[in-house]
Amino acid sequence: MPLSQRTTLTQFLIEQRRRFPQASGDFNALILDIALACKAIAGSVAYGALGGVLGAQAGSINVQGEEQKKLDVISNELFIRACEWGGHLAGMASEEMDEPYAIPPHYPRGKYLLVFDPLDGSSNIDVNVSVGSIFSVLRAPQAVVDGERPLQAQDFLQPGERQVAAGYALYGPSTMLVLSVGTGVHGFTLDPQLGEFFLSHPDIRVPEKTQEFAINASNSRFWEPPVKRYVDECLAGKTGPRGKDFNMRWIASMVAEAHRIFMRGGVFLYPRDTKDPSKPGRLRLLYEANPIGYLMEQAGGRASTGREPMLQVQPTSLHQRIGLVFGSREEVERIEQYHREPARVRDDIPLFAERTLFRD
Ligand code: FBP
Repeated sequence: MPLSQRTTLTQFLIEQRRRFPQASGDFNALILDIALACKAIAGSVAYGALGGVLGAQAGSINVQGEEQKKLDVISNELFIRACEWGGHLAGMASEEMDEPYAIPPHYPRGKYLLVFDPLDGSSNIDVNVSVGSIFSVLRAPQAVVDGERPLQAQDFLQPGERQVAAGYALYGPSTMLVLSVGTGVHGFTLDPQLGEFFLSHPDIRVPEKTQEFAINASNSRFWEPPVKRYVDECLAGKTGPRGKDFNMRWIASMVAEAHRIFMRGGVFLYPRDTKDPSKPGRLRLLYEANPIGYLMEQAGGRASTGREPMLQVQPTSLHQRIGLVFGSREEVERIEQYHREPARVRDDIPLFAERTLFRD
């Protein structure tokens, strides 16, 4: 498509903003800062084992006694540096930082909070598989904006339905930014020569029906009965209760998985399980489940804990983990229904079936 017919991310944001004449422009400027961080991370990731201009090659370093991937740490830094100075934020919280990051006093304080996972699925870096960044924008409490009290972790503990925007960047064969500012979900592809995101996937909708599911099946012995039942029924295929064959996918990179589901439907489960009683799920509510949940709902899909809509969960801590199910609406609703129904005896399913797990 010729350049003259393309819409840049900046143009898209300005056109969206015209619908709100009272808007200050802070929000658009914040999204552009985030996009800059994502472009810088895309650049670092693209150098792979060679290490980029930032020296950000794969591998691990020890930060305060904890093993962290080098690129995780550098990506975190890129988010902070790109977004702290503009006067749009009162603070940030990242999966890579134990405590929230307050905007340093020499920068103006703004009205938003930024929550992010700078490099999700980073174990895939070593094997050159797609990874991504995930972000979520919340409003900061007025007392913090006005400087009446310091920022605290509590300020970030807002249910997902209070997000004002969310998105992710996918560092795959092409780099994409997928974004919602509350008016549907729109995808932008990075032109690597111009260094500019262009609108390539307007108004993404998650197909309601699907024949594809994604779950780490090596955890099946730890699943709860409703999840076991759902997967068993998918595996039973045409001859089972679903009456159709399913495909299974597992990239172990949630952004890549979510992107596939936005493009062609499907369902993703990282459910609550019994593997580690101290962890009610693997993924994080604030950095992963809420932003992806917001995008899913904006695109006509659904996100849930299995028991309740994800966006209604009241967070209790910054790094809280949670069971996560998202994707095509009909499938997620079915999984929710299985959680509500009393478990049943099923002996017509070939794999994972354990009669003792199912009671009438
Ligand atoms: P990180 O937050 O440590 O990157 O982990 C998240 C994640 O990589 C997801 O992207 C992915 O869906 C999941 O973990 C993979 O888990 P598993 O190792 O069980 O396959």
